[in-house]
Amino acid sequence: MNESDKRLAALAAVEEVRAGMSVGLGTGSTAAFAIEALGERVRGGLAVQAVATSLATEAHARAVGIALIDLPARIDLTIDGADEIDGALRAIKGAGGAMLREKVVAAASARMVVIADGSKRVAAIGAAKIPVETLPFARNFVAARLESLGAEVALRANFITNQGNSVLDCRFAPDIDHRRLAAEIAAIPGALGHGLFLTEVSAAYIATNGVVTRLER
Ligand code: ABF
Repeated sequence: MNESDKRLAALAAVEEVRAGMSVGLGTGSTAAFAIEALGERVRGGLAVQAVATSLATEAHARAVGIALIDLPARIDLTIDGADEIDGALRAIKGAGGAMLREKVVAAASARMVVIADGSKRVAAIGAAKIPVETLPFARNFVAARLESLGAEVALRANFITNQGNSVLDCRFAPDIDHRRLAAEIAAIPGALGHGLFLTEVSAAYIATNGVVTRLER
């Protein structure tokens, strides 16, 4: 991971923000650079309204002067990080544990842009663990269902989400059919959200050794 590349990717994405936009703010260390950069533009007079994908992001946005609103039906542009992203703009997210809100915000967004340093760019997603936010009451049941789908499941220790839920980190075979898997996970009662983002991402800015590449769907 490279902090200056994360920053460069974030700056490139924040360039897309225009006055009057509603902006989804992601979670994690790369998204934090975008929040900083957007805060600077807001303090310079840019008027935007933002939606935060986590309590940490909410606090950060407030601290840098970005106005926050409740989730509207539609967001113009969302900027968020990822754990893995491939050339087809399929991503795995959720190492930070915010994937449920991130997915809602991504789904509401007309445009969802992933920002990342080059370490996140993969030929095909699938090596990273896929996190599943789970109703605590249903934890054992959901874990068993995930195992029956082929996962090695680990309860994320000492962690609860902003919604008060558990996270089950799942290791699947990298060559599993992710489209089918996403539908199967979504169908488990008690599984509230997962980190597979197969269709939501519109574009990505990926910075490697100081050079930013934009991928567009
Ligand atoms: C969020 O933060 C998550 O979906 C992803 O898991 C993580 C990436 O964090 P970082 O930018 O710190 O690597 O975007």
